[in-house]
Amino acid sequence: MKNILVIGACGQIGSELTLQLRKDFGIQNVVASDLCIKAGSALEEGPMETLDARDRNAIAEISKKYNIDTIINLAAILSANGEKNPSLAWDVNINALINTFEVAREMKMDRVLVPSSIAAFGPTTPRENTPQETILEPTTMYGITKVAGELLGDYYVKKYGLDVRGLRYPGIISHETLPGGGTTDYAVAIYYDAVKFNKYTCFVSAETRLPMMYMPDCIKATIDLLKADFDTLKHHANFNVGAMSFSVDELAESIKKYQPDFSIDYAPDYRQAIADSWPDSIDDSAARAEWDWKPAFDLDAMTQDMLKNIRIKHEKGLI
Ligand code: NAD
Ligand code: AKB
Repeated sequence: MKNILVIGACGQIGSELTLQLRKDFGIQNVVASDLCIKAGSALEEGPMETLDARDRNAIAEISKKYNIDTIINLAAILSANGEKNPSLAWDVNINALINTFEVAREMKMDRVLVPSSIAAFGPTTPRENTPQETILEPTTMYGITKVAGELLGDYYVKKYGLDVRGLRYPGIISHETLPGGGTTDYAVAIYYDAVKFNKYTCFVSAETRLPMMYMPDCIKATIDLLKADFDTLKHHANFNVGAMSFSVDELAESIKKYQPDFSIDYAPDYRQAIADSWPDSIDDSAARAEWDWKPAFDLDAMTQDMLKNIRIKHEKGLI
């Protein structure tokens, strides 16, 4: 693992993960790539390439140019946007993924990491403490692509000996880059609107409870799994990872501890049905046993850090 290509590096997770990878592996050894590169991005400190990952030759060319031995593929169309354009979600989430696996296989790369999601679960999955091995019958196109992606990853491990790793992230909450059109986006938007307007209208109901994770834990989980010894892994492309679970009501109460006159109201839309199809909480004992996963942030610790950082952005006129 010397030279890493991050695909989808400009998104919510990639924009922070890439910078941390460069701290760990060296700035010149981590290539950031995305469909369109934003001028002035912090990622410009190191190598950057425009890449549409649906183009297999383009992945191969960049991989050869930088002698890539590890790919992290974060390119995706998330759940809410995926319901607006299911064929695009399939195209990006599956075709770009199999391109990545094929290039990695042909070039005999060390490993590929690709995230899955709690969206791989569906209404028939046990909701509480959802097990590692369970029913996978999602009802969104995004979830269908995540199940297929997990199965493809495990297939490449078994058939070709390619080292593929993946985690079922819960909703990821962060303050650097806005989320890219998912159902859990409310858990980020609430903090921005709390700082800007002292109130928020939520697109899912007060009782909606989902598994969530703060970005520092997401980065840690991803890099810990990336670095784990292959021989200790019994699972490959589908690790459950949990950190916290809360309802929107509990999230609002957490904000009120630090901003007492904050208020919230509710206007559920099509994303309510998506949220209702996902688990309440996750059993991540396989990740804890196989690569020592342990989250650091709980709801109130996250709330304090989110409010602090978003207030700084607001004071600087950035939001
Ligand atoms: P995001 O939407 O913020 O970023 C995805 C990036 O992929 C964007 O920068 C986009 O421009 C890029 N992209 C889209 N199509 C592309 C293509 N054809 N070629 C190259 N790049 C392309 O997503 P994210 O939240 O950073 O998610 C990263 C991964 O983590 C995805 O696999 C997602 O399913 C998974 N995940 C995210 C969350 C979350 O809450 N953020 C939760 C569970 C799983
Ligand atoms: C979404 O809401 O689509 C993502 C996810 C949980 O995969 N944040």
